[in-house]
Amino acid sequence: MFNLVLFGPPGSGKGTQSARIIEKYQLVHVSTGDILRAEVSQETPLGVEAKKYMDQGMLVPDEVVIGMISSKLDATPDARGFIFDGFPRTVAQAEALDNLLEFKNNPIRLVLSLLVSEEELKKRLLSRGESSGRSDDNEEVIVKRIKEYHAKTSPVSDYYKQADKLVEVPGEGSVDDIFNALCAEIDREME
Ligand code: B4P
Repeated sequence: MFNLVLFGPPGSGKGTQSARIIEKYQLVHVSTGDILRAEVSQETPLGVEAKKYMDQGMLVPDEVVIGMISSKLDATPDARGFIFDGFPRTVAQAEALDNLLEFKNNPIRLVLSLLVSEEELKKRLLSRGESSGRSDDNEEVIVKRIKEYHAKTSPVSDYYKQADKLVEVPGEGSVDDIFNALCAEIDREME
């Protein structure tokens, strides 16, 4: 089993690259953003609660997100591996993920961190906002999401650096070039 984390700030291209990685390596995609948006659109109790945080650019509470991940892992026992996209976003989530995977004897093998400048992040998210209809892709909320990233999510990269699992990859340039750089790291780790 090959378990991979795709890490990076909002708009760094985690969703874009995950779609290609799952196709090439046949991994199961776990995107907490997608799961939360599905709950919001179905107006489930979890979705109604999560929307309050998402619309303000804040992270949804850890216990909600960790519970979602645990159910997803249990629901796909035959997976060849998982790609975690947008999770973990706090050190508490990273610790919880390690505990869940330790229980299954299949730890995280590699954490690929996409490096993108703040200016480029804002540009991408504003441009996506013009067509996505996402209520969190507007200037005010984008600024808050980036602030929340610096406060709570960027320490996660230190967590994985200490575990010697973090590899940084430039996240600016063509989607194809970035994909090739990510695949080179995955192939190296899979050898
Ligand atoms: P997410 O859904 O994870 O969204 P994201 O970080 O904004 O996007 P991503 O990095 O995937 O960017 P994408 O590929 O789409 O989170 C949304 C919200 O959900 C969070 O703010 C939070 O409230 C909540 N949430 C999710 N997970 C959570 C967790 N674990 N804990 C707590 N709360 C959680 O790319 C963005 C844009 O850039 C796209 O338009 C794309 O086309 C473009 N793009 C991509 N690559 C490009 C390139 N190389 N060049 C130019 N443009 C590019």
